Amino acid sequence: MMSRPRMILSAVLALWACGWCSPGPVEDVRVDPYSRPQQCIREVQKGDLVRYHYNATFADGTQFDSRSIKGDYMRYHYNGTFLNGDAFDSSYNHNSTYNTYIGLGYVISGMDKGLQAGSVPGSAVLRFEVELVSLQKGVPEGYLFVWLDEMPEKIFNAMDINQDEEVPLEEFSEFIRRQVTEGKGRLKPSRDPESVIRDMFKNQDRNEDGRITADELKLKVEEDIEKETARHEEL
Ligand SMILES: [Ca+2]
Ligand SMILES: [Ca+2]
Repeated sequence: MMSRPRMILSAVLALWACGWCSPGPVEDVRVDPYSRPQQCIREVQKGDLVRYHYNATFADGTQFDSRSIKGDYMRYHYNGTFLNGDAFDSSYNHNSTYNTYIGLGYVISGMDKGLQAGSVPGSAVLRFEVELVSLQKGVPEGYLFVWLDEMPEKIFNAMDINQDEEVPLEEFSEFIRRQVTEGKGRLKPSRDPESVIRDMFKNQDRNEDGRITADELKLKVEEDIEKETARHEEL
């Protein structure tokens, strides 16, 4: 079993990766800097807010504490490659980390275990076998629905199933789902297609009275043209 001073030392040494700091008032702790990253241009000062990871182990290598436990909020970078080395995704390409609570099932279980230090070494490469179950083709960015076929010439009349000159959500939803079923249109992929249809409906129900009228109905391309015209007029 290791003495307490050595335990504290382990934590402090991990900090050298981020910056220089004083060892603090504990007299029997010795700090040996192994390296100082060139990009660290300022030493840590008393009162600074410091964020750091640590791994604490006894002298025999047994881990007694780790940098992450179930429920911790973690931000991490990843590089995803196929087994032949071809890259398919990297967080660095998005200029942001992936953020999640670990150990709570928000990511696939292998990744969850990998993120919890102690179960998988920090330098580990995680391999996943993936079976393609289904593939949903997407729609262009900014679109909720695209036509794959000619759209009806009188689209409002086609939506207004009972021909009362207004289209409530029920009629709108039935119309859109029918286009998808018949292969005439494609919805933005979602676990909840109805929520996508509701969003489409809200966009069209401009006075928010729960029904779309012929005056309100506009295609996205028409809206885009109007916005572009307004933008030029502002300029
Ligand atoms: Ca109607
Ligand atoms: Ca309306």
